[in-house]
Amino acid sequence: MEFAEDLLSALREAERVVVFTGAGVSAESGIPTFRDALTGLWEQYKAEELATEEAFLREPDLVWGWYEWRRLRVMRANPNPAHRAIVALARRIPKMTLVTQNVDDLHERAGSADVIHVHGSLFHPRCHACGQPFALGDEPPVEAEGARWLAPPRCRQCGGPVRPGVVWFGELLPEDQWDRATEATENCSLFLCVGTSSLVYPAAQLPHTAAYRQATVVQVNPHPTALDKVVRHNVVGLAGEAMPQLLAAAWPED
Ligand code: BJW
Ligand code: ZN
Repeated sequence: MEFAEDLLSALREAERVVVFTGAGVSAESGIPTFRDALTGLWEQYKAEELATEEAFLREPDLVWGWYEWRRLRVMRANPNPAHRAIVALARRIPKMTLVTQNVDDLHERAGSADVIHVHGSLFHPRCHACGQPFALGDEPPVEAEGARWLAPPRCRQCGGPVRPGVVWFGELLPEDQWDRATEATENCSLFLCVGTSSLVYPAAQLPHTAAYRQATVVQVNPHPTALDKVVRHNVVGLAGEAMPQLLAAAWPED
C-alpha cells in the first residue's frame, strides 16, 4: 500500500492526534458493523429499530437478549491488528486521544488506556428506573450459541429493569466523555477516522470540527463514506491491513 509523503510526515510530526473509531475497526475481529444486516433471531429487525428506549420499553426481552448476545460475541472475539496498531501509534505520539463510538472493549483488551466511549459500553448496564450501575457476573451471558429473548435482570436497589449502558438514538451522550472528545478534537493537528460511516451525530461532528480547526483529517475505510469530501487523505482499505502498514511506512526503522 502506498501512502502520500505528506500524510507520513504529518503523522511523524504531530504532537496531538485524535484517533476516532467506529464499528469497522472491530469488523475483522468478527463483530458485525452497526449497519450490517442482522442475522438469526433478529433478522426481521434493523439495528436502528432495536437501539432505542421505545424498543426496550415495548419489548425488553427482545432488546436485552440482543445486547446480551452481542456482549457474548464480543467476549469471544479478540482484538485485531488495527486495535494493536492504535496502541503502537499512542507510543509514538506525544499526546494521542482515542475516541471510540464502539460499545465493545476490544481497544482496552488490545492495550489502549483512557479510551473515550462516546456511545457507552456493553459492559456497564444500569437500572432504567434509578440509574444504579448493575454488576454483571463473570459467566458468559447466554449459553453457547443460545441467542434468545432474555428478561432483563432487576435492579438490586429499586427493582427496576436493568438496561444496557449504551447510548440509544434520541439520548444525550455522556457529558464527561463528550467534553473530553471535543476538547481533544479542537486541539489536535491530525484527526484519524478509522472504520466509521460518520452518519450518526453528534459524534460525526468531530471530524468536521477538526477540519474547521485546520487539522489534517485522515480516513481509513474500504468504502465511501459521508466524510470523503472532508478528509485530506483517504486511505481506502481494511483497518486491520491499512493501519499496521501506515505505521510501518511512517516509522520504517521499527
Ligand atoms: C471498515 C471495515 C474494516 C467495514 N476496516 N472499515 C437528522 C440529522 C442529524 C441528526 C439526527 C437526525 N435525526 C436524528 C438525529 C439524531 C441521531 C442521529 O445522528 N441519527 C442519524 C442516523 C441521522 N443521533 C442521536 O440520536 C444521538 N443523540 C442525540 O442527538 O441527542 C440529542 C437529541 C435528544 C433528543 C432527541 C433528539 C436528539 C445519539 C446517537 C447514539 C448512537 N448510538 C448507536 C447505538 C449504540 C448502541 C448499540 O451499539 O446498539 O451507536 S447508533 C450506531 O451508530 C452505534 C455506532 O456507534 C454509531 C456509528 O456507527 P459506525 O460505528 O460508524 O458503524 P457503521 O456500521 O455505520 O459503519 C461501519 C463503517 O465501517 C462503514 O463505513 C464500513 O465501510 C466500515 N468498515 N469493515 C475499516 N475492516
Ligand atoms: Zn433501580
